[in-house]
Amino acid sequence: MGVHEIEDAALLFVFGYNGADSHPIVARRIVRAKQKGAKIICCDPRRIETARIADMHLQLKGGTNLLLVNAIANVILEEGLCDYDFIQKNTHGFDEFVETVKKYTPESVEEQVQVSAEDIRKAARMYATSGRSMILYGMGVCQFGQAVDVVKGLANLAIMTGSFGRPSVGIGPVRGQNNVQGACDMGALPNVYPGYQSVTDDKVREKFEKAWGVKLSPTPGITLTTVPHHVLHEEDPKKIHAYYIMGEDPAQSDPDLAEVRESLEKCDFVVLQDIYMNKTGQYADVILPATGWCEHDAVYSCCDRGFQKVRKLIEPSGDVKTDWDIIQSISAAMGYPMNYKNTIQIWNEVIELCPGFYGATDEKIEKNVCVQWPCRSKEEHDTGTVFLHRDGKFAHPDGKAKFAATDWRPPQELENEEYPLSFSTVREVGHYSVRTMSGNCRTLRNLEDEPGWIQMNPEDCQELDLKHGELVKVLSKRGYCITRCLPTDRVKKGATYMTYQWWIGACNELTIGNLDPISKTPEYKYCACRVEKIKDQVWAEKHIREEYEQIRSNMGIKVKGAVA
Ligand SMILES: Nc1nc2c(c(=O)[nH]1)N[C@H]1C(S)=C(S)[C@@H](COP(=O)(O)OP(=O)(O)OC[C@H]3O[C@@H](n4cnc5c(=O)[nH]c(N)nc54)[C@H](O)[C@@H]3O)O[C@H]1N2
Ligand SMILES: Nc1nc2c(c(=O)[nH]1)N[C@H]1C(S)=C(S)[C@@H](COP(=O)(O)OP(=O)(O)OC[C@H]3O[C@@H](n4cnc5c(=O)[nH]c(N)nc54)[C@H](O)[C@@H]3O)O[C@H]1N2
Ligand SMILES: [Mo]
Repeated sequence: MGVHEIEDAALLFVFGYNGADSHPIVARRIVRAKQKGAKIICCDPRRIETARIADMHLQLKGGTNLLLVNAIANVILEEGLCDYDFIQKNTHGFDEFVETVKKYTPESVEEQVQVSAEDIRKAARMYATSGRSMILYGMGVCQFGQAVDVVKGLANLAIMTGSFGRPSVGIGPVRGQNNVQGACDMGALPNVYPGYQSVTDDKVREKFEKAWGVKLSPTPGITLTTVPHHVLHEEDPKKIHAYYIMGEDPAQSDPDLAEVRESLEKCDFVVLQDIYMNKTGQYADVILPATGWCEHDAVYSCCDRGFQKVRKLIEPSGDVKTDWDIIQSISAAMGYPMNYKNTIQIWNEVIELCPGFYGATDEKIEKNVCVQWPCRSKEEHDTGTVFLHRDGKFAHPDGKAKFAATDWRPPQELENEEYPLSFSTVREVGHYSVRTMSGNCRTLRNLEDEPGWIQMNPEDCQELDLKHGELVKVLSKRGYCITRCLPTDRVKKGATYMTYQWWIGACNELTIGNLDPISKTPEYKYCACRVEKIKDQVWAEKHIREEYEQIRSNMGIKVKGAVA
């Protein structure tokens, strides 16, 4: 599918995705779909903007995704709303799937999910009968210890209703960053080379060995989020001694920052390649300054598998190099010279080695603006693939879709006596991830600056005697931070939310390193916290100002900050 198809869906099932803050351009498409008559079901524990324009808001209790998804499947089955013809021709695993989801009646989950059985039934009927239902999901699905199972659960809904292979249906992961899809496409994953070719496949490995004139390891590497483990455990056979970090700020964006700091301190050698100083830079032995997006040519992939070109607009100034040139220089210094002259040479090598990208030539991307992979032929007529599963054909060897139902698991750390509130972390519209980029922009900084906010239900604020804007201490078992209180009825009683840009209000001091067993994504969306009133507000205001200046001076930033 393409992102533009959102506008023409008959029903959008927006699940754990807050486009209005995260992707305003995509959110415009959701608004246009509504204007064109689409029904919207928003499934989010907060009353986000999409909930305000939705026909139904399923305001579930955080951490209960799979209970709800399985219950929706249960209703579709029970009420005979499946596309049996599609199921018979194009799928397998239906019987096991039925076996698992039949336990999840709406009545059996309504209390835990905090959505009435009646609403679950209504949503299931709307989804299954619209004719063109599209699922959009985001981090409210992925950032849990049980994440991949929920993605499969949502895919089950699309499979059982035959919602694949034509316009404005299917399941859309509205991928986070502009090029997160591209990073995966180019093999920035521990188990595959570019083009999703497995490192354990002998034939594939031999192909890359021959092309590059090297010997390659047949063992998959490790994921970013397990780095602390491999640094800190002495006996680890995969112990890490050196850490080369490129375009990432683990000291701000990874969970359980105390552990991340310990691992960065203990790691023998840390290299940071970035366009700004960031928090991780303070632990780096070497810093390699790179160019930003408008200072170099590149190819990005959009979340709909479309390759797009990014062109250099301005000459870089100062002692910087492009990312690819830095890699090339280091490689040469390590005894393996690379001799690329420009990004087109690199791109030509990529497509030569990746059958799924083979036809996506530079000329074709230039001419068509965007080419969606797979694009297997260099012939002009092959302009890529809009529908990945056209005519009911799926990627499994037998060409069929596979049902995969799993039982629900609760998040690892639930509310308890000492930490009575649930703690979740999300995005806000004006700042970006680790705020190196948006925090260095004066206009954005003037709109919103340190130490950020904690969103709380007004009743909880009242119980704790907290007022709007007051500085509070937020604590979990792992750490604490100071931020401002934001009473809002967008969040339910007992739940709290912070955004993860802030250096002082650093919510990752609190988050938990519980990883999904398959994706290794951390449970950023759930742990337990306590909020404490700070009696001496004058001290607290002074404290955060001093801390802010300290962090900025550690990063070599000279402009004065503006604590909001
Ligand atoms: N302005 C801005 N834009 C950004 C970013 C940024 O930092 N700033 N970051 C970019 C990146 S890296 C990414 S990955 C994307 C992410 O964009 P989104 O996927 O929208 O991410 P979040 O806002 O983290 O979470 C989405 C929603 O999940 C909900 N949620 C929490 N718990 C649950 C739950 O148990 N179930 C359900 N169904 N929902 C739940 C939250 O309330 C939230 O509204 O945004 C990108 N865009
Ligand atoms: N609590 C909590 N934590 C989270 C999340 C959450 O929802 N809650 N979301 C997680 C998610 S989905 C993501 S994607 C991560 C994002 O976290 P990170 O990837 O750590 O953060 P970014 O701000 O995207 O950028 C990382 C660094 O890349 C640099 N950079 C930008 N452009 C370039 C370039 O062209 N070249 C180089 N070399 N560097 C560049 C920036 O200056 C920045 O220092 O955070 C994760 N952390
Ligand atoms: Mo992301």
